[in-house]
Amino acid sequence: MTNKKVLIVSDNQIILKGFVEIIDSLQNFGNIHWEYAVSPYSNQKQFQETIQREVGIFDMKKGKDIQQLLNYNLIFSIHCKQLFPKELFSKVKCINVHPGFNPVNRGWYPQVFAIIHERIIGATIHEINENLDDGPVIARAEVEKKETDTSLDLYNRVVNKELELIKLHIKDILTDNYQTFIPEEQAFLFLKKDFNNLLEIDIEKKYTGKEFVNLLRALSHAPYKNAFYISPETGKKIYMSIQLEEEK
Ligand code: 0FX
Repeated sequence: MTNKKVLIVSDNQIILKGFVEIIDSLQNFGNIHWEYAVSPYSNQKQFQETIQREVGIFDMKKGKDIQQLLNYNLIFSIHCKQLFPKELFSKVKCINVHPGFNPVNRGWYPQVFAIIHERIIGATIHEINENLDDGPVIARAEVEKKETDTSLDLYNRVVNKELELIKLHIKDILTDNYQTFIPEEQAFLFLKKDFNNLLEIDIEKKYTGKEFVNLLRALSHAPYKNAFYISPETGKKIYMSIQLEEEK
């Protein structure tokens, strides 16, 4: 039976909470010692309160932290915002849960770019390699993308799919009883700076109606204030978002 020391590193309280509920539902499957950690810039205390467990901090840039991480048998990145160094993933099995359908939506805020570029979207569990959201795939699934979706609507659907996939595959991952595959679709990768470049709307620019609606949908994600233009009158930012509703 499994006898492992497993670490979950996350910078996202919602998905971490969902993951912990899945772990609890396993009812001591195998003999697994679970530990939890966040990145140095996440609020450790808040995470502890949310999951009601001890939460450590690991800095993937510190050699001493990497040495400690080598003591685990398996590490999950559940929306961990740090890049895992080769020194770690070449020695310890590291698995990432990504809110995108690899390799079509690699990188930052996948649903935003899936809306703008009209691409499929979903969730992926994969082994970590040297590239961002790129390693061999353990499981992936698409989610429905509706024309009335804002970023928030689609994001919520993707996170639910991630948790669904974790639930389905966690036992096989813990027992190393799975096969991976290298997906063949064309890859697209977007970074935080690509998202930041979308935020300021040029009010002199010509868009088709569809382009503009898609851009606003992609940037509507309450409570965040994303899209804005600079008022020619006051020089201040005017924030905007969109709400769409299909007739009944
Ligand atoms: O944790 P996460 O959902 O995911 C992000 C990346 O998208 C993902 O590829 C990476 N693996 C993971 C480690 O980090 O990100 P978040 O909680 O910062 O944001 C969730 C959503 O909120 C995002 O998809 C879009 C929206 N958002 C977020 C911020 C900070 C905005 O619309 N505006 C913002 O300023």
